Amino acid sequence: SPKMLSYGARAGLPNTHPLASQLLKIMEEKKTNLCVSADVTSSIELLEIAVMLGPLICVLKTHVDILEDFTSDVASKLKELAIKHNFLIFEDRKFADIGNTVKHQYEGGLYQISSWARIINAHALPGPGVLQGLCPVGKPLGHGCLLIAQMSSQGSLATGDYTQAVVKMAEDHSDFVFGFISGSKISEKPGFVHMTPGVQMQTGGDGLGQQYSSPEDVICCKGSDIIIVGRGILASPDRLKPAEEYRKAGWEAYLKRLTG
Ligand code: 5FU
Repeated sequence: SPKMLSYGARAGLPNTHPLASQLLKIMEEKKTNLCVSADVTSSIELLEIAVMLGPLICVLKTHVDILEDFTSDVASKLKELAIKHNFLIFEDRKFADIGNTVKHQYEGGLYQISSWARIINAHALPGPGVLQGLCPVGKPLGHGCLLIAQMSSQGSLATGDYTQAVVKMAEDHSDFVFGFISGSKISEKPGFVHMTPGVQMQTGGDGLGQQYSSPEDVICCKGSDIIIVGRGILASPDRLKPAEEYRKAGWEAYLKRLTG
């Protein structure tokens, strides 16, 4: 694989989005490209994950709508933990509607996502209107959005020309879009951050369409920047140990890629 710029060097490039810059600096400082996907249904458990794994991660990914007991207090506590442990909160909401609807979904409702999540994501499927709805809410708050360019699930339709059109949409809206959900590096622009779900040490699937690649493959071979790991860590009774193993595997794959 070709030599690549370090996370820290990319953070300092003039065209890097301020949120991407903040994220890349966190990664460099904490020596981690691990995003934990905290897919739990209890708020206490979510906060426990943030407390325990906060020091090891660059991003904590949530699915707030699977919590059975969400309150705004949970969001406040999560925000405090994000500051304390220096990670960013990513709500994996996958906005995919017309601009007016996603605007309400982002700032309103029960969850008021824009008040606590620094990172959100969106499908490009509706066209640029989805970003025209999200951007006026998130940009003034310094937030950013990832576009879903590829998915880890078997039979995903987000491939080929669709993926290329998503890259184009990101480039056209780089004041708010700072990267991608993708299986590999799909943009040559070093300011964009690529985050990849479907990661486990043990490759294979989950029987519901999920497909897993290893940290080494994702970071070193595919050129992505961040591994997103859920059950690879959460399913273990001792979550700290696998989290440290994934952090280490992701970081070593990055160092290997860096030295070419
Ligand atoms: F956009 C995507 C995707 O293409 N694949 C995913 O798996 C998002 N995900 C999310 O990453 C999914 O909703 C889970 O929250 C997480 C993967 O969890 P796992 O337990 O590591 O399979």
